[in-house]
Amino acid sequence: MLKVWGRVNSVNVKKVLWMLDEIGIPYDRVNAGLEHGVVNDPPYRAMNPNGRVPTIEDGDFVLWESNSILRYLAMKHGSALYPAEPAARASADRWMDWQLSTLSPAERNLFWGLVRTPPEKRDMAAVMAAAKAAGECWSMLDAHIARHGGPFIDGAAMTIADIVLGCYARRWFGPEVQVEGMPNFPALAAWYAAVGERPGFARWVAVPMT
Ligand SMILES: N[C@@H](CCC(=O)N[C@@H](CS)C(=O)NCC(=O)O)C(=O)O
Repeated sequence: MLKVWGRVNSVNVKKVLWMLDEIGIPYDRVNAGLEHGVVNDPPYRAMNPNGRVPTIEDGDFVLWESNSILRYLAMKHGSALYPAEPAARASADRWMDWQLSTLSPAERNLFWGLVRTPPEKRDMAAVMAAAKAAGECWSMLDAHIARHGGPFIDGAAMTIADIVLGCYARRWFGPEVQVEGMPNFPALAAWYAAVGERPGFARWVAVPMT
């Protein structure tokens, strides 16, 4: 049976768990990362030299990098969430690459600074800078969704990019991370409401952030 390594409060593990709900296959999950340890144990490092979560084992095949895992699961199980048509597929890939290269580095200190740092230790200048940088990123997706008409990132059909960005949007819209001056993004908010209706989002992403 498919095995998923990773703690449920990791944004990158949440992507995989939501995806598995979408395709509906059985799997086992093993807690790993932060307080669970495991990621520095030699057997885990042999699977994933980065010492990060998630990692999956599908028979003899081991895979890490959450966005690659979503692509793999969609291809293996014939999910329409990774479109076959080249332009549609490339657009989904583009937003997933953008999450890794641009969004994540920009928004990291907003989430870590407020959710994973006690109030007395917070660097609020870094939090505010991250809120500004994250807002600049989310404004790009807001404009893209407004242009394409929603309800999903590229229009009528949901893709794995909606799962990836939906997990990160929880770190923008969540009550845990609100600071003064965060802009409103109407198209992004409507999209967030649409992805919020997916059972996999409700189960793995909507829960309180820790
Ligand atoms: N680009 C990687 C990032 C993986 C990553 O940084 N995972 C974090 C959790 S979101 C992690 O492993 N943190 C250390 C830990 O949990 O011990 C992916 O998308 O899978």
